[in-house]
Order: sequence, then C-alpha cells, then structure tokens
Amino acid sequence: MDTLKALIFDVDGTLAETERDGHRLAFNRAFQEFGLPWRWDEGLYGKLLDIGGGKERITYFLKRYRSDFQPPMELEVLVKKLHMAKTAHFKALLETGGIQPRPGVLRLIQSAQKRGIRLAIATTSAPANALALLTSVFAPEAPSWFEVIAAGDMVPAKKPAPDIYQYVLDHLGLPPEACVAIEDSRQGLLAATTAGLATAVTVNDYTRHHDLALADLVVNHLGEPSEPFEVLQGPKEFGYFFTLDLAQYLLINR
Ligand code: XBP
Ligand code: MG
Repeated sequence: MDTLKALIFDVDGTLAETERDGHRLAFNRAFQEFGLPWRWDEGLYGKLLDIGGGKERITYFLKRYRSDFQPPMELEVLVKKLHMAKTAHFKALLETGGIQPRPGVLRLIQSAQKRGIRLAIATTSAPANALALLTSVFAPEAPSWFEVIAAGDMVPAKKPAPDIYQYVLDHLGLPPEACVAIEDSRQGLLAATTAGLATAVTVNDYTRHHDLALADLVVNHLGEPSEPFEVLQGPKEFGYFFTLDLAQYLLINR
C-alpha cells in the first residue's frame, strides 16, 4: 500500500489568498514607481494569472496588450527591475497584516508535524516572496517547517510544467506515490499531476471555474472543525475538514 510520507503545498492561493490584494497591487505599485501607466484591474489580473511567474506575466502583458510599448532599456532588464520593485512592494503589503492563512492550512501543517509527515513547498513565486509570505502570515520560524522550499527560477520551466514538483520529490528523496500535493489552480494541478502526484485543489474566486477534472479532490478550502469545507469533487464521506486520513485515502484511490 502507498503510505503518505509528505504533503507538498503550493503557496499563492493555497496557503493564503495573495493574488488579488497582494501580488496584483504590488505589480501596480511597481508600474507606478517606474512612471508606467499600466494598472491591472481584478478582471485583467484573472486572465494574466494563466501565466505563472511575475517576470513572465509582465512580459506576456506587454506582448499581448501593449505591443507598441518602446522600452527605455533592454526589455529583459526592465522586466527584472520592475519585478524587483514588485517584490519589495509585496513584502511591504504583507507587513501591513492584511493577508491571512486560508482556513485549515495551519491545522493541517500542525497535524502533519505531529504525525511525522514531511512538508515541502512547490511554488512559481520568487523565493523571496514565498519566504516573506511564510514569515509574515504564519511565524518567523515557518520556513523551517518545510524540508524543501522550491520556488521561482530554481527550475527552468514554471507551472504548468511539472519541474518544480520533480525538484521537490528529488530533494525529499520520495516517489510521487508517497506524497499529496495541495494546489489552488489548474496550472498547479497540471504541474502536480504530470509529476505523478495525487492532488487536492482548494479553489478561490480566481480558480473555481478552472477545469479541475484531473484533481483527486476539489474543495472550497481545507476546512476547520468550526468551519466545514464543501467538497466540490471527489470523496464526500470524510467529514468536514481535510485530514491526513483523507490525504492517505487520495493516495490509495488515485
Ligand atoms: C503564483 C504565481 C506567481 C505570483 C507572483 O504561483 O503565479 O507568479 O502571482 O509571483 P503559485 P512572483 O500559485 O504556484 O505559488 O512575482 O514572485 O513571480
Ligand atoms: Mg497557486
């Protein structure tokens, strides 16, 4: 029997709702700082989220929506500078305390720690952003809870490519049959399932309409005893919140 050894968490949208009121605002503040007249509203940002990675997202936006833009320097250099500024704005936004963990995330992490289930992170975000999120939303020592934090450009291809999950599995020294991924989007789901992982998806406003047919479980959030989750796809007989027993069930029945 495949036995659960590790949980691998996505970051943005999964640990916390960071996109609409975090990353999106940070991009806009960076554009403003550079005197650029671009503002990403909530609707446009939803479309841009199909492109993982901040630098890749800016580059795609320019190609798709501002093809007449004449960069004042080499485009790649400008994008890197904008992204550095965006990272600083994102950290500053986190420090204001407006972004909280999603329901059930901390409970699940703590129960995994108690049961000796290993933890890892697989995110498209830059390492600095992932670390800032962990420390400001959870605890200063939160990065040490995760044996592997795989992020951003550590791999050549971002989600939906499976590279970041393969990196995590290699560094954990575990086969995919021993791990469950927790994601919030179709891009993340594709990355995890292509790497061979059973995957639970916790949807949010930007992702609930995604095609998530490949997921082993789709819920509105991980749930708490006091805040039951809603199972949108997958087994419904496991009570009211995501547990390690449910993760084990997903492994065996994928
Ligand atoms: C989220 C992303 C990222 C963030 C911005 O990935 O797609 O691009 O929006 O991150 P995930 P950076 O859900 O896999 O964590 O600006 O740091 O690239
Ligand atoms: Mg995500």
